Amino acid sequence: MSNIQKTLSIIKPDAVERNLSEEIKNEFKINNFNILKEKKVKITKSEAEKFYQVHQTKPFYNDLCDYLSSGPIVVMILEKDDAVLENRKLMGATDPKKAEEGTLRKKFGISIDKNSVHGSDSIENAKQEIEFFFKD
Ligand code: IDP
Ligand code: MG
Repeated sequence: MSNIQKTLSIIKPDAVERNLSEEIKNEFKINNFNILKEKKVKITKSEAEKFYQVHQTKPFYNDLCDYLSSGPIVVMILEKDDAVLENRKLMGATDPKKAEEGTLRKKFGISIDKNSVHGSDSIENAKQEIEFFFKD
């Protein structure tokens, strides 16, 4: 039985800056994700603080919000069977050093903070994150 889901993906500033957006989008396409919507935006620090609210008590929260608002990002709605989990698998572990061979973070990530991509971690968060970036 099919279980089509939508999830939010972000190509983070380190990857956009290195002109990796097209290569990363191509990885989604060859892994059978449909890119339903996409836009390149630069968010403010307060928007980043809102987006990463769940992490507000973490020691890296301030740096994380500075970072996500430091340059242009590409945000996308991805659709596929089991999209949330499938995207997490394609992304790999948060720390590129620990990410499996073939994953996006292994291929493109620089460090745990500059790890090139974001992906929603649950169906509920995917809905909220899609709403956050694509309200209209
Ligand atoms: P995820 O992106 O794999 O879901 P989360 O734990 O949700 O990982 O953390 C959100 C983001 O915060 C990570 O992608 C990474 O950029 C950053 N981050 C997570 N843990 C650390 C850390 O220990 N030091 C610095 N940055 C971190
Ligand atoms: Mg997360």
